[in-house]
Amino acid sequence: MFGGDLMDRDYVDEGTIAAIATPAGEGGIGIVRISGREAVPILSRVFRDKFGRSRTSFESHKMYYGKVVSEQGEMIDEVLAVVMLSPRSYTGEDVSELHCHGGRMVLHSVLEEVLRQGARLAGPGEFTKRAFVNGRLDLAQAESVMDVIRSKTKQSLKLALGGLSGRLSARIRETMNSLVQVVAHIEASIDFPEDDIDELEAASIRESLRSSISEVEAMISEAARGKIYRDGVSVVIAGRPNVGKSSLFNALVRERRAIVTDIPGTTRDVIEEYVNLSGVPVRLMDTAGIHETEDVVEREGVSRSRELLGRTDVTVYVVDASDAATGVNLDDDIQMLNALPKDETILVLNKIDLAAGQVDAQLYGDAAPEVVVKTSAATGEGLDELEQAIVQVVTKGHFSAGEVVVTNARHEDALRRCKSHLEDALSALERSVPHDLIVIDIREGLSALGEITGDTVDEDVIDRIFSDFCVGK
Ligand SMILES: Nc1nc2c(ncn2[C@@H]2O[C@H](COP(=O)(O)OP(=O)(O)OP(=O)(O)O)[C@@H](O)[C@H]2O)c(=O)[nH]1
Ligand SMILES: [Mg+2]
Repeated sequence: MFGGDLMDRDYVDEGTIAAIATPAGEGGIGIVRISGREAVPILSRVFRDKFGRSRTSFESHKMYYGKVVSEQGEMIDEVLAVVMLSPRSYTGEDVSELHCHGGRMVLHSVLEEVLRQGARLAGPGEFTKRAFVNGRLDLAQAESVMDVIRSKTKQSLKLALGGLSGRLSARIRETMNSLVQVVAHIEASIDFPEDDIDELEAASIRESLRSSISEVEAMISEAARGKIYRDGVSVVIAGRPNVGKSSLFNALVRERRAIVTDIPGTTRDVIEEYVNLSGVPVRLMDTAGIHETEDVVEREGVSRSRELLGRTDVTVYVVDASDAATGVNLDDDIQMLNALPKDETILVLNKIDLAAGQVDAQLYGDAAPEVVVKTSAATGEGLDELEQAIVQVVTKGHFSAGEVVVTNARHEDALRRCKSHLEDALSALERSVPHDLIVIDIREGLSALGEITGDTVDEDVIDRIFSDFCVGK
């Protein structure tokens, strides 16, 4: 049998698409995926079973062993084929997959044959777009698919999976439902304008509007936290030469990545590594020590360090505690610290093993940020505290991702617009503006929320969202 009963379906046929679904490079297996009306007929044209016979029917969700052949009958690869009939597939359409050997040439040859047999190459995210168009996923869920793929830590994966399973959508829908009820309530009174909404009713309408506004506000404030776990943060380690920046960098990345010597001016370039600090994906940067120098190469390094200062989410400003104890370079460090945003800076008193506990943040007076950590890269003292301090500063004290829903910039913008429409409605309600005008504001708010789930969104927005996906997803 070829697919379900196509006639029964409300079907916008944009052709049958195909792509390599696995990443470029070599691997154990590689998958060519086909979706659309012709997914099964195309498979049956390129596939032969172990006896060399072609087959026209495939049981859904069952693996078939065989090979892919060219039109001339030449073998292209040994494969496993599987068919997932509509609607029980990722896209909701008939899908077939060829599990091939995971080599570049093999996969391209198989794909080429599939395209020759009538499929066209899928655009970025086109499979997921079809899942959205066919109602398998709403827009917010579809967007989470890429968040899942791009997750860099367990925490970010957990949040992305929450989005995929519809946690954000569920909260949005709940808010939409209560707004719809408010509209119904108000409209009922418009139908009978002679009996104005009584005060009791007006109060209950205001109350539900207020609670919708605070729910939208909660989602906006969670957006910032969700973003930290999804996109990660950038952290720069800066300070004067030889204070131990590279030693701390190596300790945080748990690798001897940067060169450490007792010669001031060792680090010249910006060195980057990605690390996972308590679930937060961090792009950590080690920089050249900042000071006046005649050395041309070092001067270039110093100017790169300065460019980064204050530009990253967090600056870890390192000083040599044994110098600080005797007042060496203290004025310079105070000047540097004063130029940095206090709530995004951590002061690290390193080489504490050499300072015998005589130093603390008070030396820096008002220039000291709130978060100060004493460390010794030599003994390991304070390194865990430094890691926790970075996480604390980026998450503003919220240590775990908890129950936040992950939103992206598009969602955040829609939530903000929704909030402002609802606030307009609320203030109009308080000023006894005609009810039909209030309803217009609430409807605008509803439509902003609908953009998140995809209920009310323009075609070009949808195209833009999916163009950010990888091909084959
Ligand atoms: N005793 C002690 N020595 C340290 C500590 N941290 C770093 N050092 C030593 O200090 C010297 C300089 O360390 P680096 O990590 O290269 O310092 P840096 O700030 O990256 O230096 P530049 O790249 O030149 O700016 C090395 O000899 C380290 O072994 C510490 O906590 N205690
Ligand atoms: Mg260094």
